[in-house]
Amino acid sequence: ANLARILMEGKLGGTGKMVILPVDQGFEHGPARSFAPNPAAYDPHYHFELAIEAGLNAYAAPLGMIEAGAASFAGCIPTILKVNSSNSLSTTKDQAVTGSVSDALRLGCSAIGFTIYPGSEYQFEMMEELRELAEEAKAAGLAVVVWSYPRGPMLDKVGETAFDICAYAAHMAALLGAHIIKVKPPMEPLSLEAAKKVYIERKIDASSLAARVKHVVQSCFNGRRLVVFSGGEAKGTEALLEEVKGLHAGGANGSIVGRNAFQRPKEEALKLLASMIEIYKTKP
Ligand code: FBP
Repeated sequence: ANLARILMEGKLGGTGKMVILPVDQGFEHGPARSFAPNPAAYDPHYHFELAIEAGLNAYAAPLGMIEAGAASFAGCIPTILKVNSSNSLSTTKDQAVTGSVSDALRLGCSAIGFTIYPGSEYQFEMMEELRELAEEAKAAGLAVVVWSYPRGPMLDKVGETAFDICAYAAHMAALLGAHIIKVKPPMEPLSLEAAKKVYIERKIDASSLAARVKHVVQSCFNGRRLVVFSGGEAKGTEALLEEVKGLHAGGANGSIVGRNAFQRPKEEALKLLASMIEIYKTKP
């Protein structure tokens, strides 16, 4: 029922597609890097209002952000409590558990959100933490959203978004029991030598964003799990919408876009989100 709440909410409600606003960048990147481009975004209420006015499916954030808006916006939009967090002062590729299932229930959230870093030195601990929290969340009827971001000593910046690695990370999130899987848009280069051989021999198409997304979606149980793609650093409207068209053409279930939404002035962000919603409403 909580997964259905997310899927039935907003302007894409009932289409199987989603646009979600994630605002954990204050934790991940720091407040100035995240919010100085649009100072209104320092206010947690701003993000609830943006997501509600834009007609999005859900709003995802860490504990403090959700708590700061809960009294005013409870029940106005499905929320996803981000229950682990990293920060830019850390030298390790790890995340601390910063929220609980009982926090999510107390705040009326529809889901918990959890990040894993496949490839990091701490990946197995993160997976084990997720296993426990997901079991508890599911027992309480909450959906589980997994941010699966490959990073660690085997991967350089290119490897982190290479489409073979992205598909692998997305598949592991599906195996860990995620209902919604969040990855970065898959880029062309193959990363690991071993993977290269398999992909070339099997003639897996990586020639366009749509082809690469198709492979990622296929890796999530052939589309039986929901896969959404993040927006990344702020970029131009045309570039972002082109990317969304490619994601949609490849069978993405939607986008989860933070900086590209809240770093723009509100009117501009609402226009951009409306255009993204229109793309997801069309037949690919
Ligand atoms: P953006 O659309 O701003 O990229 O948000 C997506 C997201 O997953 C955030 O939830 C998270 O804070 C950020 O990206 C993490 O990105 P990275 O770990 O690459 O800095």
